[in-house]
Amino acid sequence: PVVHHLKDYQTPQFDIVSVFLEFDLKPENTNVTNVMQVKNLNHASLMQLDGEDLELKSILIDGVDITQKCEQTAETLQIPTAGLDTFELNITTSVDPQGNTALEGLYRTSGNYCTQCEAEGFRKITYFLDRPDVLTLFTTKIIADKADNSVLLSNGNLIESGELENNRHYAVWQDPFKKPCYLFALVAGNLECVQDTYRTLDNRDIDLRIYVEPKNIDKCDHAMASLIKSMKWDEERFGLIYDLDIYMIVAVDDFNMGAMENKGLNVFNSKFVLAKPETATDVDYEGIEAVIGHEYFHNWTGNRVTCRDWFQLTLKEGLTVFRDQEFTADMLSPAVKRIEDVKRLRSNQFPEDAGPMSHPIQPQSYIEMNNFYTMTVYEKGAEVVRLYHSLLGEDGFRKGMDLYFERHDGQAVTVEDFRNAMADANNVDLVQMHQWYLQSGTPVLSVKTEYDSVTKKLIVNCSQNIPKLADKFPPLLMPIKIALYSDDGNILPLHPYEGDMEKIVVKGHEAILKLSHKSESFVFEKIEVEPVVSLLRGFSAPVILEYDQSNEDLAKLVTFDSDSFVRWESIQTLALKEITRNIAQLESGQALELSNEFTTAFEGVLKDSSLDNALRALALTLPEMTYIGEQYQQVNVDAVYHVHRWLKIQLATKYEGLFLEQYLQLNKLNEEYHYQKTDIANRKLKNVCLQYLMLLPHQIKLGEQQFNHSQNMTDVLAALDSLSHTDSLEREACLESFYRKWKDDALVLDKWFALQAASHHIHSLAHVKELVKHPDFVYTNPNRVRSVLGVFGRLNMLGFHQPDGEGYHFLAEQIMKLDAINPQVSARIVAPFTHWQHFDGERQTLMKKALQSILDNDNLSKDTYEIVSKSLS
Ligand code: B3K
Ligand code: ZN
Repeated sequence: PVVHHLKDYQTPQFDIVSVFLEFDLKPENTNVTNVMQVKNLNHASLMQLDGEDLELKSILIDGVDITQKCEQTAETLQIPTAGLDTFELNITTSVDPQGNTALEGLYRTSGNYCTQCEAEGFRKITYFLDRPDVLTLFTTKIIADKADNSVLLSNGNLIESGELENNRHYAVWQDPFKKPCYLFALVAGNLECVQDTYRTLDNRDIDLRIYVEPKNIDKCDHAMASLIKSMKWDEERFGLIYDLDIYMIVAVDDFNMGAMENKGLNVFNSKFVLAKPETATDVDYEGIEAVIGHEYFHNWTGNRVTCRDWFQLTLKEGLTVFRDQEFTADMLSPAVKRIEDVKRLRSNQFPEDAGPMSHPIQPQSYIEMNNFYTMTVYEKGAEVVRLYHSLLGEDGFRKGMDLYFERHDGQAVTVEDFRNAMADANNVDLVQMHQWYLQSGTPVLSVKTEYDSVTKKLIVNCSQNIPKLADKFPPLLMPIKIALYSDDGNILPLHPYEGDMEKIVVKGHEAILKLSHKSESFVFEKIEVEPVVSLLRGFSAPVILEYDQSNEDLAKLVTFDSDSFVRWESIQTLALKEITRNIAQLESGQALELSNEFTTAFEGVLKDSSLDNALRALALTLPEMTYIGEQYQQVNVDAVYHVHRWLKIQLATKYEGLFLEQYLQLNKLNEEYHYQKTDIANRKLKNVCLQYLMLLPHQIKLGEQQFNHSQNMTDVLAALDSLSHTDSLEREACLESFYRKWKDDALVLDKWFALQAASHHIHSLAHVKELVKHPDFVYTNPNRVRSVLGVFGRLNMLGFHQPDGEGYHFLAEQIMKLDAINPQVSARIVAPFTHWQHFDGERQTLMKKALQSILDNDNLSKDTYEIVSKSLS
């Protein structure tokens, strides 16, 4: 397979000024006529277009048939252009939407037509310069049978429509904004829409539409409300106003990822649109709000200003994730959102960055671009954008954004352009920030503090390192937020030592230490007593912090730190210490024991009704098993699982009374479902209590009751989830009744599959093997595949890592089956295997064997090939 390198980037030789596309839609044989007005910028004698899986019909230049003079390969078309400066290129091809199970290009879903072009899928629709730095004006004519396609949609504005012979009709759409072809979209089918309008800051009325299958029309309200909130938020926070007169969202059931920001016509996985209280959980509601926001925010960060090449992906994705994080924070709770994001980063991005697929947020090469839509490019990318925000402050960051749009609207640019806008708008030098784009691996920040009771000084010694590089890397610029407390919880005023004024920025009672060297000290003066240090507040840099803080200090921070992140982090650290200490006990054959230090802190949170319930729920939840595993070079799966479970049971037993009291009190509230901050928090805490209680066999009935009596999916699913881990009659009965009730609702049924795929039940692997034979399991639907195979590999520690390798063998076989149908999804499902080096001896061998069996497959897609081969090399 071909490897693409950033260093090989060359500017395009041709400009496609405008394109007229005509689609004659038929399920198995859609004709696409593509008429381009081309400018030959450098008098090139050959124009090479991208195209895959296309049946070529004809090629005309300025009306003359030149088909015979062109050369076609599997992935290109070469057209002689010597002596031509501007010309009209007319290419007709045909494609097979019905046979397209890879869901890239033009395909069918539930009998409707839709497209997915990013990253390089437009070339599966027609021959084109399929690269983001070729910006073109698009006009699209769609012709289709009326009976099956009442709705015909594309980007921009509808400029014409009408009837044709043979019960066919057509529509013509024109997009007034130049765009790269990855933002092209077409949708046709029998869809219905809900409609609303939004009045912009500059007083234009925007027509908002959400198109869904008729049976789902009652599940669009939350998505529409989310869209309106997003539009308003972007105007208020960034001064960014929507630019077309219409904004359309289409929900489809078969989609490779969450959603796609096509100009004026977003296509969404129905999972991120459809919701009503009976079918969707709080997590689903929050996901919908975030993804609707994310795609909407792309209209400026991604569409109006786009990427020069795919190595710049984080330019639009890191920035847009940062924006959607801020949006969710403003809509719900900033503290809760920050903690949830850090959890996600640590559980998913840190392992990715420690494994064989580790890459910088600006990758330097790829085989299949779709493999680089990663946690690193997205979530670590967002953390890097957040660094600018921390360094420059909200106002400075906004100035940088304003300048970025002023300079680059309508352009395809690079991460350097973004950094320069941030720097120039604030008159600061940010060159060192570039290292964050080049460096892979999670940096380790080691901190030692020294207090001198004579001079009343506190010295904060910081050093940074990237273990795999030993010392051979240029230092990163890190803003480290810090505050100091007295023993009884008073926050202390900060007086930086005069020589450190440049690198310590004080704001109120908080300071930012600007670490820019490998090792550096920061000194504070006039500290009367030895302080309790609150470090890396708000998780101000995406690093692994090594700071040996006493259990007493951690316990104090749990009770009084005003920074919710540090407060949560402190109890997590205590829990982690408790777990790792007991894992060591277990491994050396000693008895496990609960320490008072941890239980006192835990009990404190459980009893502290002054604390926000969502934060209490987070604090009472133990670190995830994957995060515990991250603490080890080689993880002992059985020990992690055993100790994790043991600790939960200990806590459940010790605090049964308190959990029950809290549970019953919260269970009396929320009769009717509202997606509202305090209600969400109450449900969250209630269900954390339920989880603990359900570990006690005599409390299983509690879950069954909640399952039978709740009206909203959040509570129903929480109960069923707890039940799914038990070996009980109640488990079977509830799973069965859930299936009967929801078998016709695909998104709800996904939850039923996912619960069982993640279950810690002793026969879990056998259950999962049955699940893929279930009549409702289909390999062609990505959501269903992810619910079973994705969840199994990621979350089913016991089943997947079964000591005899049976879990590995099963998943490997499934991946090979899937790869022939949908390579993009298969390349994602294979990810858990790539961490083989992280497991103990025999498991390593078995995992490698499974990977090798996948690699030995002759027809392996380049998607799966890239991941598997990199993880074996
Ligand atoms: N930009 C799309 C992702 C495209 C993935 C291509 N495999 C959705 C998003 O990030 O908003
Ligand atoms: Zn995005």
